[in-house]
Amino acid sequence: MKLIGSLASPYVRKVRVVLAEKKLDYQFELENVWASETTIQKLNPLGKVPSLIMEDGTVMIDSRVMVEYLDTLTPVCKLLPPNGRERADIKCWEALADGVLDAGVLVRLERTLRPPEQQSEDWIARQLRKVELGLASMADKLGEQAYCAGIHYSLADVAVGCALGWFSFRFPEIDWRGAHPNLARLHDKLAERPSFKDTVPQ
Ligand code: GSF
Repeated sequence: MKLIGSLASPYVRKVRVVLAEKKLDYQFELENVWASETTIQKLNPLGKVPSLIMEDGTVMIDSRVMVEYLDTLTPVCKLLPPNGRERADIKCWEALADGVLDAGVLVRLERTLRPPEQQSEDWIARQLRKVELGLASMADKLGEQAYCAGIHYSLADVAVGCALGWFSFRFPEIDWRGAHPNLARLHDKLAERPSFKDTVPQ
């Protein structure tokens, strides 16, 4: 398998963390999807990373599809229960973490790609509200549990850890650590895992 991505993307990081946890071999190729010369559309019509080229040459898109598939490849470090409510709950954690990221990414794009006079403060405020409420919801759901889903490490922790790490990287002014010490505790525990250490956003 060959993963196409960047060192800054939290969605790419999620896939890289899962590949590392599952001890799966892969090649990693950097692609700047914002560069005018990018050829990412040849692989992924949506022009996004991560994109995963499979052994048979077909391309898998979207980090959520990838991590769900990768978890089935080996029993090493199962990250999702096979079915039922527990699986749906973990997928819901992932949707929340990715959704908070989606809102943060929209704010960043609005601020970096548009000239100041075209930026909408209302739009930015709307997205930042999603970030604020999403982080609060994560903290509330986590409570005093060791991990998002309770006592076991799962895909929910991978998704939340990647989201929190990205906010520290791109939005140091958002004090999620001060607002939610339990999320900081989880993040710092996850940061000790080699899979997270080796993929710190840059
Ligand atoms: C999101 C990927 C994404 O937005 C997933 O794979 O989980 N739901 C998808 N990737 C961004 C890079 S980043 O912000 O991490 C991307 O490739 N954007 C290019 C574009 O044209 O939107």
